[in-house]
Amino acid sequence: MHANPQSVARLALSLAWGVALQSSHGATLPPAAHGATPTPAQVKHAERPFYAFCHFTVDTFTGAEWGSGAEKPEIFNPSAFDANQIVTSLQAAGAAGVILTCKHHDGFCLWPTKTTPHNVSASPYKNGKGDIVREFADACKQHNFAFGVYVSPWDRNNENYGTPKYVTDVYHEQIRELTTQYGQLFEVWFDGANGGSGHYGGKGGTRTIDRLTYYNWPVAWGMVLKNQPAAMIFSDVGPGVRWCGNEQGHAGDPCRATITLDPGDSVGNIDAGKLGTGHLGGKQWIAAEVDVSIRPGWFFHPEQNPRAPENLMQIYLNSVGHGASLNLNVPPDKRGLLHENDVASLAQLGAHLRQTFATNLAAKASAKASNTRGNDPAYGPEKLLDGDPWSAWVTDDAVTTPEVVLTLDGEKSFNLILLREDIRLGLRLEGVAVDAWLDGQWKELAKAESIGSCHLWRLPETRSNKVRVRVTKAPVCPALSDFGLYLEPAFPAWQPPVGGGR
Ligand code: FUL
Repeated sequence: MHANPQSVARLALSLAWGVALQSSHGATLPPAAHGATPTPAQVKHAERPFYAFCHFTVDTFTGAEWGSGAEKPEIFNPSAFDANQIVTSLQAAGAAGVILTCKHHDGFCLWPTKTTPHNVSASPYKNGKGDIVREFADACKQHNFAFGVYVSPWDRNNENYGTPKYVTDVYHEQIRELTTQYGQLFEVWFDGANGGSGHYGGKGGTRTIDRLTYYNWPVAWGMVLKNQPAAMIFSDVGPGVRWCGNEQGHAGDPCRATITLDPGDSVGNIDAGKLGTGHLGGKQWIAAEVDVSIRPGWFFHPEQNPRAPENLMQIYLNSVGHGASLNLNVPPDKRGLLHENDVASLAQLGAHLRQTFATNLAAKASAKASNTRGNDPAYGPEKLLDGDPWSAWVTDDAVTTPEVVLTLDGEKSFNLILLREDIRLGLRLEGVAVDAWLDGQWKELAKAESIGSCHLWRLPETRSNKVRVRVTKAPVCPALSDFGLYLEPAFPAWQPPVGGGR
């Protein structure tokens, strides 16, 4: 591109006045992206931050959490499996998709794979003609629900586990089957639990593998990227989404989407602490995912109970509300259905989320910012309130600690605050605070060191007619896309519909 004298003059003028640069058409130029930025697929992933996990296999019938690989396929016999019941119950909770454990560590495959006889076709389910993965994929398609797959690298059944043959002929082939035969996938989940004792085709014993090299991840992930370009690859180290470092239902605070991985970091071999927080100025964009189960186990055990909806909401705030995604596991029982108590808890969570976020009490506020990029309404503070997640209030390049005052249409009571950044431009904040006008002065209600795709603060109910967002520290001009004030209702007393276990 050649600079003409006019644009050079405009550039000099705008630099001199410290205002935003303009394009040759006079439009205000967007700010340059800062640091690592998400791919379009990662941006799309951030738009559906809540989805589900479904742990289902022979363990459902034996009561184990990690099957040894010696389970007989005959035991897999769900009496009333219904993928529609599972999908619609998850959808009622507000989830946007489900990831199925197509093969867990025990090696039993829920689809009629050609890679091993240890699969659903050897079970009594539908007289060996069933395909659980297909039924899930079809139900997801029917209900416009995203579908993803989990396929365990560790295989305690396979006799060749630990040798190169297992990786090329079995594991990679299983990934190929799953990524080519079941339609579009939104996530492919790679587990870090690896190696150890097992049945191994009856040979038993313990097998260790080199976590860095054994599975040939570049080849496996290359296949996923080729067959499912829109899918997120989940693992301890991404590259699409990373583990949050714990299975308790919370991301770090802050939990930055940026992280710097070291050369030795690999699946099953990384410092969990850094996964939880990420790094300020981290070199890669790999947002965190919080995977947690609604029950104490990942698989269904009749003696266990699901979490109450209030507890699920807390998990939502500690994951989605920290800029991570939430992958909530809800395991089917021996019937192949989600248990009535889990369904009830999910339904109450969904109703609660819908009620909480139905009305943004700041939507009709008038917004006055200390600075707007190029004085251009396209970057004005109203963009915080327009309901469009991809329009943003942006300041001039030189203005890194601006503030915006939002005068509400009357006094409002709220107890939840939402703030989002335009993540397409990178993480642009190191400090932000929200104040309310109370008794004739500003009082700080909330603060954070990072925002990213979403930050939610729960606070005691506050009544005010004016709030202020203050950026207190930023390396570049901020680009904040959404602000919301909500009144989260109280939870009704939780009463599981079915007493005791099954
Ligand atoms: C872990 C596995 O070992 C658990 O069984 C479960 O699948 C969990 C999601 O990941 O690493």
